[in-house]
Amino acid sequence: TAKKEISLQHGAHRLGRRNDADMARWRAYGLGQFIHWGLYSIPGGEWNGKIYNGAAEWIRTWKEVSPQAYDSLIYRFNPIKFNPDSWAAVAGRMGVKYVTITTKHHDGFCLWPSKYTNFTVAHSPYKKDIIGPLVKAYNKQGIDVILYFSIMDWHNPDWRYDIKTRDDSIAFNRFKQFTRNQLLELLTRYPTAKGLWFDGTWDNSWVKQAAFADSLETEMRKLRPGLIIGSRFRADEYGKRHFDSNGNLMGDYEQGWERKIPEKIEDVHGNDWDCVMTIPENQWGYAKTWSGHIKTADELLEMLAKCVSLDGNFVLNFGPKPDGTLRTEEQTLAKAIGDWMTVNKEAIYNGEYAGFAKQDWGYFIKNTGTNKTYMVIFNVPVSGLLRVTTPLHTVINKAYDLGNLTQTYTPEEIGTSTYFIHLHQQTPKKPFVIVLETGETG
Ligand code: FHN
Repeated sequence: TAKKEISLQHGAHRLGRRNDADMARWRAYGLGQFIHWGLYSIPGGEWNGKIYNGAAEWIRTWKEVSPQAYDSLIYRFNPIKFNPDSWAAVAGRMGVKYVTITTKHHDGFCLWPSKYTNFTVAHSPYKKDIIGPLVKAYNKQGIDVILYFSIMDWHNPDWRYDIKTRDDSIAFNRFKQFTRNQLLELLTRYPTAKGLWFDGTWDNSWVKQAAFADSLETEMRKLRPGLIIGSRFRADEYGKRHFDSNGNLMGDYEQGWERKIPEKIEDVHGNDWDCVMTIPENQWGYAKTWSGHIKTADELLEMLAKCVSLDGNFVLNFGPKPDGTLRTEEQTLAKAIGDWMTVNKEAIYNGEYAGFAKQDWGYFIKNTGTNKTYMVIFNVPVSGLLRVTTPLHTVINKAYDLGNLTQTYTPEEIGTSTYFIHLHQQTPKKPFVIVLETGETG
């Protein structure tokens, strides 16, 4: 028996996935870039010669750091080597279809000249807007832009973690107006931005704002029809986040997949989602010293294929340096991913869950609306035989290498809907893709 739904004023306003062209475009992206850039890039995880163990963009909260000293970093923000065209070229070469950029992270520093605070680029030695030129440069490369915005704001004196007193409530009401002003300002200044990526929405103060956040969401959507907003923005009236008290997703896609990836299609409940991933374990802003395991291009490509095979997008984070350049490690990875994408992008863009039984060698990705399913192969079995079990009534008409179209395969049918593809190459140096052209039987 179905669980009885409770009536909610500020829960999900739509059931199931969005069905419009803007969302279809988002769904087809496959690969994205995340950029965390701000004042925290200047210390880069190091303060007075000591290394902070946490994420570099959180250094303001370290006991060794006084908030005043941190906020004074504004007087040192001067990325004279920032060239948005060269960032966009790196991203375009890597094959990303969208970028999510921190307009304002938790520290409150704004990369655009907001009218509503002095804590912005306009009051730094750099003086100029970062977001406008960046949006323009990326759009010129055909890359869509999503604006990251942290609700939590450590700099604003009206920010509260919770609302316990009348004074808190008065201050937080001012803060809510400030937040609304900034968001409407961003949407007005950067009309080509496709969506907002919210963060810092977990504290009680904000979780209690179901009615306010809901009406602000409506206002933003009205201002910018087609706008895409994930599930991190608002809570329902019972304080439930991401999924409302009836278990329905709030917002256009699930934003809970941070540094983790679902294992199976059931984990995503038919929703759109994106996974945001760091290259080291947990550093988003520039950290001078990367410690621990640093992901390789092949690992990241596997994550990309896995996400797309489960109906998600994969978004790789970059933390640019304070002078405005990209660190060498990131450039090298972007190049390696781009080299692979040049050959295999057809398997990633417009990809979706294929409905084939999962196999240990890698991932199946279906190209939406076509008869092509891609096998993205990471682990070649010693037998050189790749097992393929198709969905019922699906037959394989053709199989060939995406990187070498004349290299074809004749699948061996070993049982109902089950085949072996006999590989010709048994020790590939890189993940590779076999295209299956399929047909339907009665
Ligand atoms: O606290 C932030 C963190 O610094 C980073 O911005 C990530 C990106 O998804 N979001 C928050 C943690 O969930």
